[in-house]
Amino acid sequence: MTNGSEAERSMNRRYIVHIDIDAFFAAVEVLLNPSLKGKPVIVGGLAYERGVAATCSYEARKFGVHAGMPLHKCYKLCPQGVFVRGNNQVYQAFSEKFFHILHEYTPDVEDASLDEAYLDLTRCRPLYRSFSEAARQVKRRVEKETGLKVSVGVGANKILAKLATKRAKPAGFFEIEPGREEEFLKGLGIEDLPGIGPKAQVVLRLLNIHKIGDLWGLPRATLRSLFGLGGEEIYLQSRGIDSRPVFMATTPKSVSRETTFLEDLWDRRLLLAHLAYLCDRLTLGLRQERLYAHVIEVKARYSDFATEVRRRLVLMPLQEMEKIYKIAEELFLGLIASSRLALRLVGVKASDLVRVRPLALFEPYSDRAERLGHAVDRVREKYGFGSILTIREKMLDSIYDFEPRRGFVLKTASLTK
Ligand code: DCP
Ligand code: CA
Repeated sequence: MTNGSEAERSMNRRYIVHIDIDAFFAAVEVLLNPSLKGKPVIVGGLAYERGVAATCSYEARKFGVHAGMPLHKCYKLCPQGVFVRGNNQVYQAFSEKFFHILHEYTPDVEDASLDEAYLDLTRCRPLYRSFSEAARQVKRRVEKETGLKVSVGVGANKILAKLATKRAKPAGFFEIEPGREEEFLKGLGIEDLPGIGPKAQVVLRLLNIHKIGDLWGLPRATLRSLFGLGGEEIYLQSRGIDSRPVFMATTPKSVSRETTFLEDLWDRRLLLAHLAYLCDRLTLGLRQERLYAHVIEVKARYSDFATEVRRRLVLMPLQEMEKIYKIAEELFLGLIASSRLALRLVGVKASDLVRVRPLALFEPYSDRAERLGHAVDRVREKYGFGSILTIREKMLDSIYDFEPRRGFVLKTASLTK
């Protein structure tokens, strides 16, 4: 390799930092209740309750307990464990603080989850004497200001940085130095690659492939014929090739859904059925984007094209279908009460969006409705959007074509997306 291309390569090199909070929910519980320090803590519910562990402290992991394990099984493995139900809003507040700190180091921050982020420091080179020092400083700052331990991995792209974090856990810092990628990857187990699921693992182990280095001997075409497109992914990942950018989730101003009717509509029940369906689609969008709305607005357009909107501000931002529909219904009924015209369009909009719901100071907090929303999404992912609809929404049956995968095919095409 010539010096020129080496220099070029280092010019194009990105400096990606992956950072992940250790045993996030459990660590927060320990902060809230220091007497839990050093104990096996299991978050997700009490030992006799139904449900699964959301996570557990490293002390509990020694007993074989892990996230997703049914609570009764956790109890069997670790009867001395301290079981706590947990509080999502507190975790979200910690998450917000976490991201706030990260944004001080670079605008290029991607939130991979509540407690996990990628930072691309490349653009901010002039700000730092040394990237490595900056990355270590991020770790120290987060730990000092949140009281939580984090693991940090550094590499030339997202997959390398993430694998480095895995190596760094718990509470460590691991940097894959330029040119040492091969050496780093070679010895990792195939189970470490996100592109290799349990099924692919079985197939590869039958072929006596256990380490990432073993994968390098397999031709690209073989991987493709074994795993299809997934094989292509495995080929690239195993070589540490990943050109995905660090993607900033900017908070949109609003999310809205509206539809024009096939014919102008009078019937209140049918109007409300449309409104309910639109709220359902809207809240799906909010959940996907992990957004909560402070303002709910409904819109009505009459047969003479006059358009009116009404909105309400809520102090506790909302994401749940039931709550948003209830407000939308009230606003809508108030809006059309004084009109004698038929309607040609109805719409609902959520705005003043936030990513994190603040702590509930004055009302007891329950995330039941929120969890219900996510459960509905899981069923719909499997069986289609139309697999779960309220009775109110089902009234649209008499008007629109119904596709189990997409739901009702409304007139405004963009709505059925
Ligand atoms: N979480 C959850 N349900 C899951 C997985 C995770 O509710 N099935 C929550 C609890 C975790 C948090 O998300 O604390 C972060 O998930 P991680 O996978 O990063 O796990 P932890 O932070 O708990 O542990 P680790 O130190 O392995 O990152
Ligand atoms: Ca974590």
